[in-house]
Amino acid sequence: MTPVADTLTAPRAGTTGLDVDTVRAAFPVLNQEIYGRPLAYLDNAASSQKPEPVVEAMSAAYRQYYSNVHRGVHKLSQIATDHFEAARSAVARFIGAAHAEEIVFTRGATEALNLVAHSYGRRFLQVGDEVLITTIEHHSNIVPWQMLRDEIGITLRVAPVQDDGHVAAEDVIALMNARTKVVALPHISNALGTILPVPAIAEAAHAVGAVVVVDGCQGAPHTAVDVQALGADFYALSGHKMYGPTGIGALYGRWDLLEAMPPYQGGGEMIASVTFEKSTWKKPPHRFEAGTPAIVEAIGLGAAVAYLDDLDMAAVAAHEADLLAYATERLDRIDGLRIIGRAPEKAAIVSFVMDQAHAHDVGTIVDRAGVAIRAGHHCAQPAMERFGLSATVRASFGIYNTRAEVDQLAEALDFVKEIFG
Ligand code: C6P
Repeated sequence: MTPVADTLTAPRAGTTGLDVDTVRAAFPVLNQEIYGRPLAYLDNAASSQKPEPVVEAMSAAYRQYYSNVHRGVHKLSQIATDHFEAARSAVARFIGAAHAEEIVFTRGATEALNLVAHSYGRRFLQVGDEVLITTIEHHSNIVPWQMLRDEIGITLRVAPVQDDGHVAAEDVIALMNARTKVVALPHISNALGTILPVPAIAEAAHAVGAVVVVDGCQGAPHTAVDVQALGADFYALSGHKMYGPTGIGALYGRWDLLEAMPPYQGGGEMIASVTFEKSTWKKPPHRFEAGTPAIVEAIGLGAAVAYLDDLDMAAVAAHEADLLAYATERLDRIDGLRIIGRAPEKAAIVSFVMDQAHAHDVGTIVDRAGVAIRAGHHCAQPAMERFGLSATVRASFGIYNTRAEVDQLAEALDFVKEIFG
């Protein structure tokens, strides 16, 4: 068996470009026809496909050493624990955390954001304190704060988004004051693709004494992340959007903050001791990982970040920037199609609407041409409302997508136009 530390935590040399043919070969699922047309999978913001190394790592875990972690005195449990903790180290290194202990495994970004709101929020916020978010949050970075508001009486403030979809740092900073205790924002908007100016916002937030919670669900799969350079005190991510399995994600939390936070779920493995009178907690991250964790999924996430590391995130970002530029230019040529969100700093997510055709009809028709996209509000209803819409069509790109697939989408949209006039 390959030594765990070598496979997941050793530094990896970057490459200069992305060899998309090689990448595609690692994703057998892409090699199929849908309704007699080659599959063009452009729904990566919802969930991405899984490469062979991830499937193999998970399969190896089940075939060779599966066991519960942190509990067993037996050899298999020790091996499983080593792999599980190596995955934590790999995630830490991937996003620039100072220590592996700053990574809490969660079910996904949603659970990570709820953990911050319910643990940090309940312990450190009180009536009259303010949580500042933006108009283009995913519901996962709105609803937990609303629940906290309704429970303890904090105020939720919302920073605007400009007509072109960009969020100006000065607009967010203008809403900060001495009562601002949390500034929560997406790294990259799932609805519009906007990349937010996190470092400038974080610096101002820290100056008023607030902590910065970054929803990195769409950041981690598409751009090199350095939580310390971003100024993120918390950073949430989901494995399934970054070519890893479902059911696993992570919360990065600055060590001093995690250490001061109470657990938000109780159960096995998060305690130091239990009597009927009183229980005491382990240190982070275990304090926040009650019960048997998603062991094999965490190992799969470790393999996914090792895979992305091998590709080199700079090469990933450059490849996706090319796809964004090409898709924007190609879709702009279609009469009656309007792109929503043209922020100067933007990831490869293209949201659009078409005259006459409802987003769901567009999605259904392009599916018949083998193109998988998402149509709807993308769990960002306030963002949709800001642009006077109830839904958009969204094409979201990843490491294995090609310009030919953009053409396939554009041709399918030409057909939509023919149908709807
Ligand atoms: N966005 C999309 O189609 P979970 O479900 O916990 O893995 O991720 C939630 C989440 C949080 N923040 C952002 C910015 C996201 O994009 C998502 C998931 C999917 O856009 C499903 S709604």
